[in-house]
Amino acid sequence: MTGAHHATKQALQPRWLHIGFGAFARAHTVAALDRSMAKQRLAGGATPADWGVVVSRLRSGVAQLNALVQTGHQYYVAEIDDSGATLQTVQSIIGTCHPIRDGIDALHDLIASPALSLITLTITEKGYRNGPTMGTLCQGLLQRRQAGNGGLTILSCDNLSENGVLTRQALLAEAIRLDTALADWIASECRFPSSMVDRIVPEMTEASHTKLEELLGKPDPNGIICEPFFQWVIEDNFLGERPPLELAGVQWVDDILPWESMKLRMLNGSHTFLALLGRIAGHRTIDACMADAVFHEAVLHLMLHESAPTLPTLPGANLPGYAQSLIKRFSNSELKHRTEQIAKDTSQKLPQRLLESIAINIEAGRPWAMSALAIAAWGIYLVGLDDQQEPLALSDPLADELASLVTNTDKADLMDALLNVKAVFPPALANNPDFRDAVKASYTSIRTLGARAAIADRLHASV
Ligand code: NAI
Ligand code: CS2
Repeated sequence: MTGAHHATKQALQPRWLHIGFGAFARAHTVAALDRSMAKQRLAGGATPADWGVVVSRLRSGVAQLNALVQTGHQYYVAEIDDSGATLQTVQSIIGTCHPIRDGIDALHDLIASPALSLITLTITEKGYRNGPTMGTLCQGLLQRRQAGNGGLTILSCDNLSENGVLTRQALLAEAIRLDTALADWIASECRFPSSMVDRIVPEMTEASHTKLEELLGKPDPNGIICEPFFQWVIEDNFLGERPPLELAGVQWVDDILPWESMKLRMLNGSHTFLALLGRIAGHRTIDACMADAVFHEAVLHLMLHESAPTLPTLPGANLPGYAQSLIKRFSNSELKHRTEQIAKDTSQKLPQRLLESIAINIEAGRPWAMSALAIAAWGIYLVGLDDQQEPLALSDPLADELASLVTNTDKADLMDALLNVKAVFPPALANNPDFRDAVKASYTSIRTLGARAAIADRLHASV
């Protein structure tokens, strides 16, 4: 570590705690902090570049955090596309914390520490309903309140609609169970801005670690490969000073909903469409789907005719241009983003990605054929065989309930049963005969024709 780097590191304070130090946090959230601190140091000036981050995971990943300690809390981000690679050395991490290694008190102490002012979360869509996060935050905040330290800003960076509102609700529900006075304190003293986050970061595989090692000339256990595109739009609702993330390209806004809806429906809705139908058709990666003319045409149709018309107005947005930029990003053949990875946790993803827009299209009397195919494809996916009779891996927090549904239901009637899963399908849709009929017809079409032919059939019917 050079002298200058040492001085830089010394200046960093534990002002930021990140929970859920997975692939995305490494390539997006923490990398953005690092770029903004680097820019602030360059700019000089009175404001110290002192936002240091402590990173944590709550369940798995002790070995990964230990490896980070071994590399001086430093790791590399490789932004890759067909035109080459750009490397970033991330140096703004000043500590790690894992309850299994350090004891849960260590995390509570961090949350209670006076230096801390921001907690960010990437705990997956399911982490707000089940898992240790809300309980851990409550205990830490209870200790913080008892120590007489002020509130905090808690910023969700997960792909959920109004993720700040949802985090606040989940935390208050937990706090009320623990101590109503704590719930009142959290409600009045803490802030929960919502944010739209966007950068495609596939999980690292043996092959991508090898690729990264070739780029770096050495292995990096926490190194991460991602696309060059980066976007982070944050509701300007922080308690006290906020980190200068605008230096890393972050946009601060008052009205976050149009940004979230655009990204969740146009990008993530398309990802789920491609992941389910593409994998059933035998495509193992998103770029392989894009190289298939039927999927290429279908996903553009979904974006322009089924997602874009449902969006709240976003001044200055060019939705056809945004759709073309998504097509280009999905076609990045360097990423090898696996369709099976995106198909994980579909029960937690369908509402904000496809069901909200379907409900709006039904209300408006607009067609939604591609969306119907995506919902139906989930039924096929749960049966567990693709069009070549290859097995499909199921990873979902509702896996047990879904697996018993599949086991105890005749395949022909599976879609009907699946639409009764209340945790996924809101009554307004589940009780709508048009919705049920359209999804069941799509299910039958995929079962008889196969995914690709079913899409082609619908595309020709819709043009
Ligand atoms: P990952 O699997 O690499 O990391 C997930 C992190 O969440 C891990 O630290 C894991 O321990 C933790 N976690 C999982 N289930 C949890 C639970 N129930 N409670 C608490 N913690 C839990 O996944 P990755 O790629 O980092 O994605 C995480 C989330 O980031 C996504 O679910 C999504 O909401 C968001 N995101 C991911 C993008 C990507 O391209 N990977 C892009 C945009 C957002
Ligand atoms: C993907 C997202 O795995 C998934 O569900 O759709 O992680 C996607 O890559 C990001 O939201 C892109 O910003």
